Amino acid sequence: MGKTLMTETWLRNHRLLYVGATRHPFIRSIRDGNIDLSSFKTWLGQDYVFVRSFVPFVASVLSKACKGSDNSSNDVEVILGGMAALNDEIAWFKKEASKWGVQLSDIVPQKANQNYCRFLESLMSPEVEYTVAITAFWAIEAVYQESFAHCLEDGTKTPPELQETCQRWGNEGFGQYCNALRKIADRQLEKASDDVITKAEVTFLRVLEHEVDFWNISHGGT
Ligand code: HMH
Repeated sequence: MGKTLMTETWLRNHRLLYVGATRHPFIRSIRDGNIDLSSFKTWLGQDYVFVRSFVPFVASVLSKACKGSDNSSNDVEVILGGMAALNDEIAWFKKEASKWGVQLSDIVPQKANQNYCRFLESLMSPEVEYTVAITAFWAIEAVYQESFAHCLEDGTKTPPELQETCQRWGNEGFGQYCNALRKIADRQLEKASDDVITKAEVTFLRVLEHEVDFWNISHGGT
């Protein structure tokens, strides 16, 4: 009989917020094929800016894994794999932007994006425990994985020109990588103090809120 893992409890207790982040109207519009391409281009440019700030955050998680993990060789390999994927992702954003005529050097980060990047910066502080940081990392990746995988399910009307974007985060390999991050988070949470567990849960909720605000940018938010 398996014990209930912490992330499982959170996903159950915060189902509505999680669904709000992973089934956002922006994602639904891709899936239903009625996405307005200017929204897509807005998302593309803003996400490029986000991913650039995400890199130093992931580097900080990697550094914490080296110091603070009981299973650091496994954790380092998983996180390093994520960093390699980000390297690839940045090249992909550049290619995709030129395909859509989006000028990346002109992108001004919108308010919600700035807030999200500032939140990532706060998590880079050495005061933030590895357990809290890896929980945030998992949640950030999992929201994209689940959102875009949803656009690839049978019977969806995702436009052919957006399939590649959805594949990037919705593919099975990315799903396995998210599961590996989740396992690390659960393992860390299992031995964490109540205080750290509470901090990690609050951080998880903040990530979901930032993700919703981020999707809102492409739907005319600021
Ligand atoms: C806003 N969240 C946002 N952008 C991303 N690229 C990811 C998560 C996944 O890497």
